[in-house]
Amino acid sequence: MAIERTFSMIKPDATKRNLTGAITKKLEDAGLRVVASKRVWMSRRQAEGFYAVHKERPFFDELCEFMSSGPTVVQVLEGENAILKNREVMGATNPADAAEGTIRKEFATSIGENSVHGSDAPETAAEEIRYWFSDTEVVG
Ligand code: DAT
Ligand code: MG
Repeated sequence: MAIERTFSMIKPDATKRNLTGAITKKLEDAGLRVVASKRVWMSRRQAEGFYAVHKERPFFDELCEFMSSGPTVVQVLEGENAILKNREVMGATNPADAAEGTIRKEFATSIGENSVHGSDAPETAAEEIRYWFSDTEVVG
């Protein structure tokens, strides 16, 4: 497996509770390297654009409201099998279903406020990285 990049976000519920370092440590401990990182308070419009794939889902409004309710930390992670590895460290979408030791098991408070985002495939990873970062902001 070649070195891969994925997009990660630490969501407002987690930044509010000062968990940026604790979450990043779990990602680093899993062998992922932070090659880009910045704190952004996204607008409602940016949230709607980022989550456009979910616009027909019943939770879309709630999701965009939450994601624009406070600061997030957007990151690019690099490593072997980074997309899958990040999803494993994150845990299941609903923290009630997340495995022991995962970020969502440890920190998430509900299915909506679930502390982290991670890309689900190579195409979405490339798209999501481009949505938040210019080429010069990603330093491997
Ligand atoms: P994931 O973030 O694990 O990739 P997803 O892509 O299915 O999950 O959904 C994106 C986000 O939308 C998810 O992190 C939280 C929110 N969400 C998903 N299902 C939800 C639900 N049933 N109720 C409220 N929010 C939900
Ligand atoms: Mg998803």
